[in-house]
Amino acid sequence: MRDANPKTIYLKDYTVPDYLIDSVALNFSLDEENTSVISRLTLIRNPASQSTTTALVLLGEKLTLLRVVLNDDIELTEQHYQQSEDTLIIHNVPQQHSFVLTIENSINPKANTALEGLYLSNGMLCTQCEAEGFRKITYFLDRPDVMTRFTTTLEGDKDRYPVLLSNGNKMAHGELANNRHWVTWEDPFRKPCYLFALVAGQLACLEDNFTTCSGRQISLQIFAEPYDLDKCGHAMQSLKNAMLWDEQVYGREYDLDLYMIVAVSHFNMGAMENKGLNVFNTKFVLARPDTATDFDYEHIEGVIGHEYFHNWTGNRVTCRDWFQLSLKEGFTVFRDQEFTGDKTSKAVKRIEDVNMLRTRQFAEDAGPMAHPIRPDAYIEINNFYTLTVYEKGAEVVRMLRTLLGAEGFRKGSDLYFERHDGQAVTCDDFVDAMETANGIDLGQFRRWYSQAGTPILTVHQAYNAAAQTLTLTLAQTCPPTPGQRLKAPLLIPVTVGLINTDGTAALCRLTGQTESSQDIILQLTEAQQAFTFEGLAQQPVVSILRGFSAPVKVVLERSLDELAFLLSHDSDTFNRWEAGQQLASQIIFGLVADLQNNRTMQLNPIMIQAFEKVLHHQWPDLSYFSLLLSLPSESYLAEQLPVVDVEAIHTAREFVVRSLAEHFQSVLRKLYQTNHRDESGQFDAGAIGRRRIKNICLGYLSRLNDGEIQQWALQQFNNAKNMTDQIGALSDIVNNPHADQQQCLASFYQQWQSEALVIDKWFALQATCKMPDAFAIVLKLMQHPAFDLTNPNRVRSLIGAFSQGNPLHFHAANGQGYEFLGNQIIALNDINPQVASRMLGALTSWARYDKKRQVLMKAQLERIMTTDTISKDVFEVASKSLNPVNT
Ligand code: B3K
Ligand code: ZN
Repeated sequence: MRDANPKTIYLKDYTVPDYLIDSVALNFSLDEENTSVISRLTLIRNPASQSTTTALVLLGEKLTLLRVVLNDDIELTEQHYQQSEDTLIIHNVPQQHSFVLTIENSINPKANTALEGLYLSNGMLCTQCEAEGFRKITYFLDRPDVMTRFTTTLEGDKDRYPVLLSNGNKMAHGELANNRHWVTWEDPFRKPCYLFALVAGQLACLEDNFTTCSGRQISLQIFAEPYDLDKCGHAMQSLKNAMLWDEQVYGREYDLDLYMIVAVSHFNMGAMENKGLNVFNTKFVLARPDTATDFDYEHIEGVIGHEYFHNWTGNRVTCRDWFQLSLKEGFTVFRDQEFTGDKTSKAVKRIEDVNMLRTRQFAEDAGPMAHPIRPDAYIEINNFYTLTVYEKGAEVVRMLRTLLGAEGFRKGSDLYFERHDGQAVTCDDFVDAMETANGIDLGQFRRWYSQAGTPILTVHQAYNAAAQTLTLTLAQTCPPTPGQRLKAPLLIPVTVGLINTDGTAALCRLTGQTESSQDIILQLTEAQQAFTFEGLAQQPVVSILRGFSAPVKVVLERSLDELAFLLSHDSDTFNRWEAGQQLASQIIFGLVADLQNNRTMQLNPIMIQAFEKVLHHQWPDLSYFSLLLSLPSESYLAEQLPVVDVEAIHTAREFVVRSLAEHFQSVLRKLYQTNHRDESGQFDAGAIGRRRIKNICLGYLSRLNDGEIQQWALQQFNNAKNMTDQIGALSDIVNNPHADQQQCLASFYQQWQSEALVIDKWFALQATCKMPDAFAIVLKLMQHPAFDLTNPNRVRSLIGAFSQGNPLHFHAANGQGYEFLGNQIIALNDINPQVASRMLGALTSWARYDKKRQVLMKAQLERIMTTDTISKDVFEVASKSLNPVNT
C-alpha cells in the first residue's frame, strides 16, 4: 500500500486558511508528456487565521518541481522550502504584507490515467479539478474557501492545439516561433481552484447565443471532436432552456459574456461546472435521434441544466469545505429535477427520482458507507460524491420547499444569494437564510444534515364513527448507522390526503382548526405524535406521504384491495403509482415465499383486475401510463427484503410478467400497434409517450415465445429510425429466446462501431442480459477489441452494468461474478482509483445476502485489501465495508 494508514479528515477540525491568494497568473506550455506550468501567486496572510505559523503549506501531487522564486527576484533553494509527497512547505514567508511566489513545475498528462488534474483524451488535453485535482497541476492552496482571480495563458502547437480554452473571457492571443501560438484568458470572478479548467485540442464548435433578462447577449459555444458536431444541437437547446428557466424560477441571470461546454470521451463522472467552461462526458452532450434514446435526450437536458445551475449554486456561492458538498449538490440536483419536471412531466420525473432514491440511496443509507448528507469524516472526498449527498440532499431541499411553500422558499433563496454572493459557505448558512427570510426556527430540521440512515415512518389509524374523527398516529425511528447509534427525532413533513370510499376527496380538517383542504402537510416532530381529523362521516382511505414528501420508509399495513382502490382513485399522481408498486411488490413477495417453500406459484386475481383497470383507463400522459404498467425492478424488490434471494425474486417477477402478458396479450398487441410509428426526431410528450407504451408492451409480449411477436421485434429493430425503438427491440430480442439474437447483435455493432456511445449501449445490453450464458458473454466482451479499461464509460457499460445491473448473474451462487469483479477492481485500482472505487459498490452490500454469498463477497473485499498499491479511494470503501462500525 502506498500509504499504510491513510488519514481521516474530520469536519470538527476545520480551521480557516492561514494564507489567502489574491490573484494567480498561470502559464501553461502544453505538451502531451511534458507540460510546463508557471504559477505566479500573490499571497497575503489571512487576518482571520489564529495560527502563529510563518510557513506556507502548499499542496501538490505527482509534480516535478523546477523552480521557486519569491517576490520575482529571490530564487529559493532547498534551504527555504521542504518538499514531501503531497506538500511544498515554504519557510518564513512575509507576514505583514502581500508577497509573490512563482512556482515552476512540470507534469505528464499522458501518464495520467486517473483522469484527475490535466490529462489526455483522444489527443485533447483537458482538466478535472474537483475535488482535489488542481494540486496535480501545480502547488496551491487547494481548498474551496481560498477564492482567487485567475489569469491563464495557454501556449501550444498550432496544429495539435488550434483551440485553447480556459475560464472567463479571452483577453489576448498571438503567434510564436516553431508553429506555436498562445491565448490569455481572464476570469473576473473569484473562484476556488476546483473550478479551474483548461482544454486544448482540435475541436469543432457549435455557436449560438442567448439574450438575458437584462438584455445582455451571451455567446454560447459547444466544443466537440469534429466528427461529433452534428450531435450537439440538443445540448445547445437544453442550455438555452436552462438559462431561461433559472431567470424565471430563481431570478438568476448569467454573468460572463461567454458560456462554453466541451464534450470529452474520457471522463470519470457526468460533467463538471468549471466557471464559464463546463467539461462534459460526451454521454451528456451528444445526441442525434438515431443514436440517442429518449432517456438520453432527457438526461442531457438535465445534466446541462445541472451544470448551468451550478453557476449560482456552487460557483458564485461555493462551499467552505468539502463536508458542505451537499450545499451545492443537493440544491443543484433539486433545481435540475424541477427543471426537467417543468420541461417534461412533473409526475413522471418525480416517480423516476423517487425510484432511484429508494432503490439505490436507501441501500447506501443501510450499508457500511452510510453517511449524513453532510458527512463528518472522510478519507478520500471523491468517495463522497454519493447518492446520499446528491439525491437525499435534494430531498432535504425539497422538504424545505414543502415546509416553506414555493414563495417562502424563493424568499429564502433570494436572501441566500444576496448574503453570500462571492463567498464560500456552509449548509448552516443556507438554512439560516431560509429561516431568516421566513421568520421561522428550523433548528430541528437541521438534524437532516447530521443524521444518516433512512427514517422509518409507522402509521396507525383509528376511526371513531360516533365522533366522526380519524386519528393518525405517526411514529418515527431511524436505524443505527456506522458510528451513529442513537438518532434524535427529525422534523418530517408528511403530506396527507383522505379519500372517500366512492373515490371522491374527503376534506382534511384537523381538530380545532377551521380551514380544510384537499391535502395537508403534517409536521411530525416527536418520536410519536397523533393528528386527529374531524368532520368525517365515513372512514376515509388515507393517502400518506403524497408526492413522497420526505425520504422515509412508510410502514402502514394495507390490504391488496385497499392498494387496488388507491391505484384507481388516488388523485396524487405519485401515490397512485406507488399503490400499484406496493400491490405488485406484495404479490411478488408472496410468490417468493411460495418458491422458497416449494409451493406452486399462482397469480392473485387482484393483480389481474388492477392491471386491467390501468390498461382500460384513458391516460392523457402516456409516459405516466407506462410507469403504471411497469413492475418494481428486481433491485428495488431486493432492497425491501431482509435477505435478498436473487433467483427467487427474478423467477417470481418473471412469472408475474409472463402471466400478465398471457392474460392481456390482445390488449397489449393492440396498444403496441396503435402506438407504433417509425418516427425520427419527434421529441414531444406524445411521441415519447407512444414509444414508452409501445416498448413496454413489446417487452411483455416478448415473454410469450410467439413467432409473430418475434417478427414484430425484428421489424422494429430493422426499421427503427430512432435509438429508443432500435435498442428497445434489441433488448427484447436478446433477453428472450429469439433465433436472430446473434445476427442482430452483430449488425448493431456493424452499424454503430464508429459511435462510441452507442457501442457503450451494446456492451451494457449484453452485460445486463438475463439469459443463462450472460457471464460467459461478459468474459468474452472483456477481450473485445472495443473494450478499454482506461475509458470509464466503457468500464461502466460492461463491468458496472454487469455488477450493478445484472443481479441474477453477478450473484451467481458459485461466486464467479464476485471473483471477476475483484479482478477488475484490482486492475482498475492502478489505472483509475475513482472508477475502481465506484465499481466496489456491488460488493459493499454483502451483509444483505445469504451466508454463503456473504463469505464469497467478503473474500473478494479481503483480497482487494491486500493489493500492494491500494489507493485511498479503494482502501476507504473496502475497509469500511469489512469493518463498518470501527471506522
Ligand atoms: N461537481 C461535479 C462532480 C465532481 C466529482 C468529483 N469526483 C459534477 C456535478 O455534480 O455537477
Ligand atoms: Zn453538481
